[in-house]
Amino acid sequence: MTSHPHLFRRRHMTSPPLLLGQQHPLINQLAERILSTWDAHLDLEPFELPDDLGYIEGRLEGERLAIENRCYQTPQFRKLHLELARIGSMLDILHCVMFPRPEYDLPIFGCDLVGARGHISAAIADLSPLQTERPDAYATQLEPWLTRHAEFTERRDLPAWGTIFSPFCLFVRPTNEAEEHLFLEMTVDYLNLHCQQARSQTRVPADLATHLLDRQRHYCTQQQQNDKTRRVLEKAFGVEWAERYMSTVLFDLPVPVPAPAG
Ligand code: BLA
Repeated sequence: MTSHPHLFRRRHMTSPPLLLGQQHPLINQLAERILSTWDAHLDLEPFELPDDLGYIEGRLEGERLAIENRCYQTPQFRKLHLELARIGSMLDILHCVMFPRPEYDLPIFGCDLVGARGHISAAIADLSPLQTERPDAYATQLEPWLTRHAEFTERRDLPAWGTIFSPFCLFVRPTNEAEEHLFLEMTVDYLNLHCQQARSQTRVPADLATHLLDRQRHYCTQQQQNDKTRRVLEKAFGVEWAERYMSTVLFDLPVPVPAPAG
């Protein structure tokens, strides 16, 4: 028995979407809202993923595996990444991260939805800070949402590597449609706030950019320690492939900004 998929091929990112709209309703709705919000607020340019990693399909012990990636960049963001994944009839996944360019003082928007057998078991959304010294310009707008976290009946504890997340991080297992709806509205509100903030930012001085780069590398290093994500990918595609995927597509470390010429 091999741990590698029997079939492995790529489609161009311009191919018709194969997973969009095909997953758990909360995943379908959030994916649509993320793409329409990006499109409405940001100047999207394509972002090229490593050649064979845009659309990935495999088969493992009779289960069809599919991963569909959409990636963009903008003046403020080095990478906007939305990934939809389906593993047989077992697992539906939405993964989204907005990585800022280190020259802009912005937090990292991230969210992850994991559904198994028709139920979402993990729903997480956050605007994770990269700067700790400064009062958070986002706090006043996010504060009102904090009281609403209590409306979720099953709130989940963050794993040990989750020190990167902010006090506004929402991590729950939605137990009914009302909670799914609240998660959706809260996440889209975080996203709207973030896109508006991003557009009003100016570049920061080089020493701050270096600090933000270090913090972003730390965020990625912590996320790479998520054993649950790694195990799913390893089981489907093998250990080496999972390592390459986590460190080049999901959470690649940003490279230093080149010093200005002269
Ligand atoms: C949890 N992520 C999980 C789980 C699985 C995945 C199977 C466990 C679900 C559960 O505990 O109910 C799997 N997630 C994936 C896979 C991909 C993915 C395979 O994105 C991609 C192919 N994860 C992120 C981002 C965040 C994140 C951006 O990718 C947060 C911003 C968080 N996922 C996250 C956290 C957990 C999780 C905190 C719980 C981990 C734990 O409890 O140990």
